Amino acid sequence: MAAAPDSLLYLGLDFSTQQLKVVAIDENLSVVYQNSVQFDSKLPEFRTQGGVHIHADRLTVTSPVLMWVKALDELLDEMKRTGFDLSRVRALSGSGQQHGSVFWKTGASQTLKQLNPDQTLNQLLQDSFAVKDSPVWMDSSSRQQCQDLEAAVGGALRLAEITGSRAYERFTGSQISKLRQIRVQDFLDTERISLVSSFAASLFLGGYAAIDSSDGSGMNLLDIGTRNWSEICLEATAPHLDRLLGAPVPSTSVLGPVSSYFVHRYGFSEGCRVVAFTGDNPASLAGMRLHQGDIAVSLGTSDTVFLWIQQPRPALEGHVFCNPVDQEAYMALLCFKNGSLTRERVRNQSAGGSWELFSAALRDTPLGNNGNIGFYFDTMEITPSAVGVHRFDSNNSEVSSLSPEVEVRALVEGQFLSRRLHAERLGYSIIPGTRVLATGGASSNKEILQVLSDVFNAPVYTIDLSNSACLGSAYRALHGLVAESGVSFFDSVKKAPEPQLMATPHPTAKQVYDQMLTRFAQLEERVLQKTSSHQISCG
Ligand code: 5FX
Repeated sequence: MAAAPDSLLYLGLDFSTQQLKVVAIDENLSVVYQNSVQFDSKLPEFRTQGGVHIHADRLTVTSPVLMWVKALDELLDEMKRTGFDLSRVRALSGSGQQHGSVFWKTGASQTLKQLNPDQTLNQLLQDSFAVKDSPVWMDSSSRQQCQDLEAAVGGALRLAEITGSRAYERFTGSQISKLRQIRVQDFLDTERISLVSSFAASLFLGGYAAIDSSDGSGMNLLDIGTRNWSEICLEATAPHLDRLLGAPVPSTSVLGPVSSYFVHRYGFSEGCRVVAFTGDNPASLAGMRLHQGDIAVSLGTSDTVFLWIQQPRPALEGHVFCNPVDQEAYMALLCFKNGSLTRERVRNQSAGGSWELFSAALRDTPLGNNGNIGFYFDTMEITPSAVGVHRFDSNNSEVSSLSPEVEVRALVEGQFLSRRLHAERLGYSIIPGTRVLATGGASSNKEILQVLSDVFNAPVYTIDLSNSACLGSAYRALHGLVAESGVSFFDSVKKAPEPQLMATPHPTAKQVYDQMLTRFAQLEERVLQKTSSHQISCG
């Protein structure tokens, strides 16, 4: 893992929910150092579980802001102690769990400007936060504020058109509203509000870091068209909120040099630049080097889809964020709850619990499954909001069962048709050169990947995403230095390792699945109507 002794380095940090991670890359984009601080085990004094505190109401979820500060002390101390030469770091950037907020207390900006290198950040910033427990993305206690925000702007769809998402409880806007309403004095004592990402950048800068437009899109406060704050959303949230937030900046911005604290305490060079930090999902998009037209499908407990979008069409489902590596573009994020657990359940019931037999069923059944289509929502699905198992034959008649082999194909085709349908609804389109990047547990199954390739009529590649947010931050640090002179992100990271080709579409795939997608959309509408009438009749 050692870099050539004189090579310049780029650091990426990720302040995620459970740990703080760091990665260092050299000029060839090779990873030369990785480390992490697990919050629960390394900092037990904060008494977190999975990095958070779940409050008695089960809805409020927070993390101690000083835990993040202390984790940075520990990480940098260890890098220094073990001889990592921080003077070679030319630029650094980072990411944070999205939506979480940090409330800096009046006077904190003065403190940040004059940090004494003989003391730890944890010692120096003890009194710098108006709110010691930061709301994080797992919080769902702000339902009322979400309703108020949607009503103030003219409805959920209008809010999605402005900010890229309808109101979500974990998004920062409703969290700020809630704090202002129930902790009046703490709010009055607040001099600046940061996201987790811009808070972390502020530590390195020795002053308040701007919120970048990509992570800023996860607040329900940013107009994703103008990439500036939306007046109407700010007003509905708190008076003069723009003063507390500062102006948003493009995600590729160089914010300034590291503060003298880091030069004197850790030996960073005075020339080391801080590139705007962003959210973990945008940083992952950078780590995967997703291109225009690409789609990343993470096949895990729940399936997540990341998209590069040129012309977004925000909707009542999913999220559209400003793109972190290209100021003209967007990215979208969709979450599907019924992923691997449903695939395992059908494997157990229709393939004797064997992935071998599951794969054989996919090999032995034709593309399009002779017109049979299935929806498998074992638990209430997020995208779309429906529940239950619904099977249809080639005449669109609902049937109660399918043969085991047909069931397996109906499940896998149905899941991928759904991923494609909902991606297209947000403005995604398959274009020549589109790649599907698959990751997560099920991405090791070649037959599943073949169906994915056929449904999207695009080649499927696999990629290891375990460190993508951190790596993406290191790539963004490197790119930030040249972005202003017009060098694209992709030109600056072209030496990075390429994903591996796993499947190419069958020649008939386009014809089969373009037609099937239209039928799938109509049947999904029927399933939704059935689910909502069932919900009404269940009271
Ligand atoms: C995205 O909207 C989320 O809430 C999560 O993926 C967090 O970013 C996890 F850190």
